[in-house]
Amino acid sequence: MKVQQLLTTASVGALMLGLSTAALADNWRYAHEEYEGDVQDVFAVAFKDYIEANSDHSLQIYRFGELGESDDIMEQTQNGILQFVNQSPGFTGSLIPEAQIFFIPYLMPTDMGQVLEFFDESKAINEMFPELYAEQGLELLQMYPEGEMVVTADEPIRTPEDFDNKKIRVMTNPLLSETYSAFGATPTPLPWGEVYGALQTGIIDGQENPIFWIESGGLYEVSPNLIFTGHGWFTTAMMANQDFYEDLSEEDKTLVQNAKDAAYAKTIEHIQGLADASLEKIQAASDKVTVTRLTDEEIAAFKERAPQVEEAFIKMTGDGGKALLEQFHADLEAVKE
Ligand code: 6CS
Repeated sequence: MKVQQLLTTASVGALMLGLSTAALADNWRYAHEEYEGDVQDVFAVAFKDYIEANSDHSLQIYRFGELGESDDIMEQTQNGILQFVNQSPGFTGSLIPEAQIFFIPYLMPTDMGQVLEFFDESKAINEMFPELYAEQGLELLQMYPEGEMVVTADEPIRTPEDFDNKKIRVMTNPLLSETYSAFGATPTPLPWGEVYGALQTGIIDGQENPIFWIESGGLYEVSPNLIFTGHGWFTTAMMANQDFYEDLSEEDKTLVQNAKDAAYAKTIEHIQGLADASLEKIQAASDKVTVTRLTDEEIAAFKERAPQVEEAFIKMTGDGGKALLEQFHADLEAVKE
């Protein structure tokens, strides 16, 4: 009792003397949407390693399912139960409609070098998005690509007509549903936890995801026809609760910024060659898998349906979304040059 009282008096005394709160070691909580060793986990582990190597703080990582679905971990972050979260625009789109921009098909180039340069240089990504996240009480720390989107289905798909009557699972944002409607399919929004079972039981006929996830989640076992459509990238975002972030000392803010830079660098290194390696693993594990790479001519039939999705995006997001889209186009042009 006496020791406790002494400690309390000492801590209050330290605070009253204005000693830096950075001297106190905190345990921070960070949740993401994936499994051990997946791309978001590589980011989280590198972030944790940096924090713990460069401060007295510790960081607890929660992976998919430990605290619920993607929407649950976002809610826990907004409520301050978690300090950090990684949530993909595929889900954030229902909270921040502008985040759905990543689901306008054929907006992003297919070349990884150009995509990475875009994430580094883009004013839309690095200046406009942080303001939109801040409106929801979130400090956006890093947006990053995980891999090119690949469709899997119960049959190979080459044309919009092949999508007729196919129920394709999409993440839960309305614009992605628009994209698959435009492609000729029947979009079916589902949270991640229901996807494998829905494919297995035939509730849905297909879905889209980067190859590493198709491999790590075993999706090829229940949806073995892989179709490379070239229509987009799986993008994700790592952020902090804004009140928590703003209350950090300058020293801790710098620590967090340096940690996310280190994590980003590690993650970008990790995704180089990941798609090819994952495809090899899939093909070694299953002889039912087929791989369809659409020709430029076949892609054109899907691409010509993109403008209607752009229009839907502007309708959903108004002038703010229009300005973001214009900036996106300008940033992408700069990268292509
Ligand atoms: O499809 C999904 O819902 C999941 N896909 C990836 C690549 N990461 C997490 C997300 O929940």
